[in-house]
Amino acid sequence: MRDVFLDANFPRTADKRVYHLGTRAGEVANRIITVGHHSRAQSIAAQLDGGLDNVFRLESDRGFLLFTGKCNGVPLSIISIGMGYPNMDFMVRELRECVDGEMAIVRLGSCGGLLDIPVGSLAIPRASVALTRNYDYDFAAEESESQKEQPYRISKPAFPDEELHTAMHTAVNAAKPASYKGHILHDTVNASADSFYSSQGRITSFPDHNSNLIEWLIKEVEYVATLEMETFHLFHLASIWSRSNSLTHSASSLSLQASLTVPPDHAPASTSLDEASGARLGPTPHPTPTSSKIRAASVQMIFASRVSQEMITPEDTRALEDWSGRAVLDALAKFPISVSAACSLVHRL
Ligand code: R1P
Ligand code: URA
Repeated sequence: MRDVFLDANFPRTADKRVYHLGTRAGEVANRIITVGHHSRAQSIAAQLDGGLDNVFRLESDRGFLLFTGKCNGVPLSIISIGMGYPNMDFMVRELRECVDGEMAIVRLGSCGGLLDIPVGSLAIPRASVALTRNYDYDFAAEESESQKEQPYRISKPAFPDEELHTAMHTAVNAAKPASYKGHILHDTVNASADSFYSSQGRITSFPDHNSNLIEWLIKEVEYVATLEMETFHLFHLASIWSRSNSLTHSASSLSLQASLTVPPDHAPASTSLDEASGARLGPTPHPTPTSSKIRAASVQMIFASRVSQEMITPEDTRALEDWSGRAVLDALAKFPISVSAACSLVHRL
């Protein structure tokens, strides 16, 4: 039987489970590692205190897989979200409503590499741009035909949290095995594409007008080194959230945010007007005096070289995911964030 969801604006069950992830408050920690692949999530979760037997596990019927446990006594969640901007969007927005206080989110994902360095290298990008298909371009027309539109668009950059970025770089650098042949980059730029194929310059049987895309990207974006599909949206949402909610957030924030966007004529009668700002306040909010920043960083494993065309082997993938996952886990558990005693509690553990 399907659950009953209330409220078309932000659907939740009566016991407050969110629509796509299926989680609710108490099941998600403030420190989160997000990955694209279930097996990567599970192998990192197996390194939590007490191993998988000691970990809360929830798989939603939309394919999101969450593990929550403790790392060296600190609550931490690992979530596998699949691929692309929409799934990153579901994750950040729905987890935000399950967690009070500051959040620290690290993406540990794979990517393609644009530099002539070995596959298996790591990049911890200091910025990310969105590289997206321009749907106003006529892709069915001949390439030679002059069009006003460009087939692809590059956005302005979004940035990670500086301290979390440094913590991740320091941690992976310290944890690399003596035999590791890869490079560890920390001052390069990432591009997050809206397709694995067309907007990453791969040639398929579709007319994508992308044969010069990588060349163009390298010309337009200084220090660009990696291509994947989620980091930009994570950095974008985290930084706009943090800038617009610099002091307070509680699980009741959604009612505040929603009411601020209601046109005055349609505002519920119970709302009051904030005297200083003139904004309409919702019925509830009891903001906690903690910061509610979302701090984000990204650690990217170069699985595909777009220079040599080489792909990483399954053995090297396992080894890289294993030691980099451990390093990210330990560093995130140690990373200081502002969490009040009440909201750091993960009730089921
Ligand atoms: C494409 O194969 C997927 O791999 C990368 C891309 O961002 C995209 O999600 O990341 P993950 O390995 O984390 O899924
Ligand atoms: N993930 C991507 O998005 N691109 C690659 O080339 C490899 C992994």
